[in-house]
Amino acid sequence: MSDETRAGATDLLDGQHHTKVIAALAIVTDLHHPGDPGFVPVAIGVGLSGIVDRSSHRSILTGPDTVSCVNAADETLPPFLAACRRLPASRVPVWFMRQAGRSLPEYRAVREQHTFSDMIRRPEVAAEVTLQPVRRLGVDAAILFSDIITPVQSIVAGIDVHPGKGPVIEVPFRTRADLARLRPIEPEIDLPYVLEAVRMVTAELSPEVPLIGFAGAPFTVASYLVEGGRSKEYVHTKALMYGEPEVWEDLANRLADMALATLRAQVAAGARAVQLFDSWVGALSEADYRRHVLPASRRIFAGLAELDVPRIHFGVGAGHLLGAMAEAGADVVGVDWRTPLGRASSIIGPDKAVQGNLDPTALFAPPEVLDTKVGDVLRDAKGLPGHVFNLGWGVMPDTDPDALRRVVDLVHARDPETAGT
Ligand code: 1CP
Repeated sequence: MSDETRAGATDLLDGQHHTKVIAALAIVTDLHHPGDPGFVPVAIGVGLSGIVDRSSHRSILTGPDTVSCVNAADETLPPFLAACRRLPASRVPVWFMRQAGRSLPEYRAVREQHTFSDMIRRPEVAAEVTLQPVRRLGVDAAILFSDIITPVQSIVAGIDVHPGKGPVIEVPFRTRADLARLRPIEPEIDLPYVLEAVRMVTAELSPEVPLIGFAGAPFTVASYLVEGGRSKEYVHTKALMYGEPEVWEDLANRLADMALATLRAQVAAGARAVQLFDSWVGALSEADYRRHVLPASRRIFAGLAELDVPRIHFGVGAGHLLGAMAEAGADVVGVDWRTPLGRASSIIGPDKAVQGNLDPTALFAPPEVLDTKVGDVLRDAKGLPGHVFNLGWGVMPDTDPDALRRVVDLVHARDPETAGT
């Protein structure tokens, strides 16, 4: 294939469009091309053909063609990225939310030497604890060690993260005047340590194990800012949302811009996927979510679209919001253990992959019960367009790391074609 054809093809269609075509036809054939190792021709259903750029994993449609079709794993993509893109993966990929944390003795050893915020501000420490679970557990993705409050903390005084309690905000955000404290963020200037940690981690990781960047979604970050810390009822947050919807909208948009800027910077520094955590959004009705949260979250995903990295969206106790959250525009929707993956996928639709959803407390059960529960998740996910195995929420601090390793090995031992049988 000539360079001109290649360049023309790149202009013709972007990777996202290509992914959609694949989703519609669900068939990809890798017809290895001996003369051009950098670009691998693929047949996509009947009537379309394309090439996969091995270096960037971008897929490019080149024009009409008629070819035979077989289902084959795309060996050029790490299993995690393939599953996110709903392409056949060589194995079911698995990682764990909060995999970098107190369940690992090596994390606790590092933590004894530093405060939590110091760990985040020292790139070599953040990079080390990001890599710890990859080494010990053999997971298919790393997640950056940081916190959802880190970007706000970098521009607002009086915010700290307390052990066990999480983020604490000395002077909560309750009025229009408080919004002035949230200026736009400039990640290279305000968060250089986060971006340096991303660069250090990606330099160490094997290409098979992508780094996931992340940010907190507007509702969840706002809940800390408005309440002053963690909350059960979100009384002040909802009071602002219902009582002063314009102030709320302004706050949500500022936080959306902050999340977007930090995620884009993390991708520029080397993150190959992003997750937007809206952990507490399940506290809202669907109507309130649609009116007061969806527009801001949608802005974030739209602003990431051109970057060609999988975008994951996750909330806890948000089964009633799955359809609405899917409309925010992610490629993968995280599901907690309360909703079976098959049902979640039918709500989310066939153009998105699912991530989840083993109950984190199953890791405290006897090994044979744990094995059964892992099998149940794989069975629920069987035949879905794309499945990234994860817990339904974060690893709990007292979890035995051997139980986590057991889950990784069990998931990897399953042939993706027969997983769940
Ligand atoms: O003392 C300690 O060692 C701190 C414990 C801890 C850790 C390990 C906190 C405080 N944050 C983290 C890391 C963290 N937080 C990561 C790192 C990567 C990984 O997942 O391995 C990530 C992605 C987060 C994101 C985060 N922070 C969320 C969203 C995800 C979720 O679990 O819902 C939320 C809600 C936070 C706030 C926060 N930070 C820390 C705590 C204990 C909390 C929750 C507090 C609360 O219940 O409100």
